[in-house]
Amino acid sequence: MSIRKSILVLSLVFPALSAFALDNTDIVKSTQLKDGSTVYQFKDGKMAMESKFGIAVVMQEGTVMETASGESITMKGNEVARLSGYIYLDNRP
Ligand SMILES: [Cu+2]
Repeated sequence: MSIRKSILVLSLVFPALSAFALDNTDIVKSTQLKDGSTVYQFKDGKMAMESKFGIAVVMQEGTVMETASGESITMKGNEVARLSGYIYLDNRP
């Protein structure tokens, strides 16, 4: 099983029930997108995507996203594992 596939499975086993706490992470900003997903920006400027179902998902770097307020953001980085880890930590019993 590839690392990426393992991460995806982990994400599906531990879906976030709501937006997770941003405390104790290096996430500096979260922005709601028009399609219901959320883009997180890390201290180093890289980003990660959370789907509307609360799982970390892959998005190609350079993809242009539309925010809920109608602005455009360009995807920088693709920090799936990083976000997936935070979502997991936030949902453990
Ligand atoms: Cu994105």
